[in-house]
Amino acid sequence: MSGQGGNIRLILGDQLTHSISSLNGIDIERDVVLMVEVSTETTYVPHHKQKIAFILSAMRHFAAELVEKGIRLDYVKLDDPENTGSFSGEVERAIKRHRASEVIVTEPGEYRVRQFMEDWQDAFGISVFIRNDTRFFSHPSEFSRWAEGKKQLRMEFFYREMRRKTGLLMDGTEPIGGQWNFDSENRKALPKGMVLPDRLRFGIDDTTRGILEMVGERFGHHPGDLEPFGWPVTRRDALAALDHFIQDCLPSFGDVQDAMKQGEGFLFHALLSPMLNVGLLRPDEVCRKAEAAYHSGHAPLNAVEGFIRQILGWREYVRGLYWLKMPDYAQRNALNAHRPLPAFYWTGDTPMNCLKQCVGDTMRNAYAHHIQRLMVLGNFALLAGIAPHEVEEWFLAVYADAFEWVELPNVHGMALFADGGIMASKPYAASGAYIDRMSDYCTDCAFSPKEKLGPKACPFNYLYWDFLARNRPVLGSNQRLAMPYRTLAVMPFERREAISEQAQAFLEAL
Ligand code: FAD
Ligand code: DLZ
Ligand code: SF4
Repeated sequence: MSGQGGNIRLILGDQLTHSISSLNGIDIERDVVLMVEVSTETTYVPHHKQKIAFILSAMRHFAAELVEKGIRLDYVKLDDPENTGSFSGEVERAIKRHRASEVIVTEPGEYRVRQFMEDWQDAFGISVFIRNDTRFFSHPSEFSRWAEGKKQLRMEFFYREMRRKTGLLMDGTEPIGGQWNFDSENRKALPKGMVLPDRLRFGIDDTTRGILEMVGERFGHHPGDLEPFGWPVTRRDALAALDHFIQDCLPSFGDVQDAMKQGEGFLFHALLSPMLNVGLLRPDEVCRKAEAAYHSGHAPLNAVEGFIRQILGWREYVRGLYWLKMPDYAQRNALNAHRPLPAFYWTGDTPMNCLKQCVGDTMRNAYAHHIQRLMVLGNFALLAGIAPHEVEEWFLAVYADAFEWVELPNVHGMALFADGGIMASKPYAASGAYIDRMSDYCTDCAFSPKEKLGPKACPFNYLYWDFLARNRPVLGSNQRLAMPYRTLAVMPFERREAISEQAQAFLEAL
C-alpha cells in the first residue's frame, strides 16, 4: 500500500545503518528518507559538545551515503528556519510536504521517543509502522520471555543463552576453553612500564568542520571540550577503528581491563561504543572479528571472551532489562538517595585526584572507560547518596555513547543500586583501597588511601563504612555483603561514631 506521494522512511540519529529495518523494501522511486536534526534532541540534557558533533556529523555523512545510493532524501538541518525542533513537529511537516500516507520507522532506542511515535498515527491520521530493530542479537521480547517467572535476573545466564544462540566461542554445546567466563583473569593492575598502544583518532573533513563550528557557536555553554575531535563519523572510519582495536589492543584488553592510569584515558579499551550505539558498527560483526582473532591465535581467550561478553552479554542484557522495566524502573530509589550532584562532576575541581582525573578525561574526550565510570564516578555518587536522576542526567549528557537504553540500567542499576538489585546482586561500593590497587591516582592525591580517619583520610574510606551503616535496613541481609557487615558489627562503637561524624561533615560540605 502506498500513499499519494510515497512513504516516509524515518531514520533517527542512532539508526545510521544501511541495513536498518526501516529501509527494507524501500521504493526508490516513490519513498523518501527523512532525517531531522532537532533542538529538543540536542538539549533534553546538556550533551557534551563532542557528543552533539559526533551524532550530527555521523548523520550528515550517512545521509550523503544514502544519496550516493540513489535514495530520495529529505534532510532537515538544525538551522533550517522552518525547523519546529521536535521529532513530532518534523514528521508532521514532512507528511504534508510529501503528501505521504505512511511513515515507516525502526523502533527507537529510548522509551520517551517511543511514546512520541505511538501518538503519530492518531495525531496525523496516517499509518505508522514501527519495525523491530534487528541490529541486536536479541529482541526485547526474547528477553522478556527469558525473564518470565525468574525470581532473579542475572546477566551471566542470559549471556550463556546468547552464546548458545549465536555459537560465538562455542565448541558444539560447550563453551570454548571449558568455562563460560574468564573474568577472574581480567582484574590486573597495569604492570609498571607496560607499553600502551597509540590510539587511532580520525581527521576532520569539511562536513565535520562545519558541524564543529556550528556546535561551538550554538552549544558553547554545554560541557566538555569540542576539540581535539577524533571520533570516526563514517562507516569506513568506524571499520578502521574496529581493525585498529582488534590488531593493537584486543590481545591485552582482558588482562588490564579494570586498570586505570593518570593521563591515559583509553588504555586497551575498544572506544567502539559510540559507533556501535549510533549504528556505524554492528555488534555481530564486532564480535565475529574478535572471535576470529582468537581462532587465528592473535588474541588469548580471556581477552576475547571478556570483550565478547561486554557486547553479547552486558549490552544485550541492559537493553532487555530497560524495555522490560520501563517506565517504572527510572523512578526507583531503593537507597533513598537525595543529595544534589556536586559541582565538581562538571568542573573536576576537587582535591580527590581519582575524581578529578576521571572528570578531566570525560570532559576532554566525551569518554571514560568502564571502571572509571563504575568504580570512581559511580562509586562516589553511590557512597555519597546522590539523587539517582541527577547522576543519570550527568551520565547521559557527558558520554558520546550515552543513550538512555544503555545508560540508565548501567547508572541506575549497576552503579547506584537504585533499582534495589534488579541489575546487580550487590552494590559496587568500594573504599579507597580498590582505587589504589587498580590505579596510580592516589600517588598524586591530597588524601591517603591508607588513612581511614582524620584530615588525610581518603573520603572513600569513611564514606564506604558510613554507606553500609546508613543502608543497613536495605542491604544488611544481602548475602554478598555479609563479610563487610560482619566487620562493621565488630567495629568499636567510638570508631563507628567517628566514621559517621567525618562522613557527615564531608557530605554537608559537598
Ligand atoms: P570496552 O570496555 O572496550 O567494551 C567493549 C564494548 O562492550 C563497548 O563498546 C560496549 O558496547 C560494550 N559494553 C561494555 N560494557 C557494557 C555495559 N555495562 N553495558 C552495555 N554495553 C557494554 N555504555 C554505553 O554504551 N553507553 C552509556 O551511556 C554507558 N553508561 C555507563 C554508565 C556507567 C555508570 C557504567 C558503569 C557503564 C556505562 N556503560 C555505557 C558501559 C561501558 O562503560 C561502556 O560501554 C564502555 O566504557 C564503552 O567503552 P569501550 O567501547 O571502550 O568499551
Ligand atoms: C542524541 C541525539 C542528538 C543530540 N541529536 C539528534 C538529532 O538532531 N536528530 C536525531 O534524529 N537524533 C538525535 N540524537 C539521537 C536521538 O536522541 C535518538 O535517536 C533517540 O534517543 C532515540 O533513541
Ligand atoms: Fe581517590 Fe582516595 Fe586515592 Fe585520593 S586517596 S585518589 S580520593 S581513592
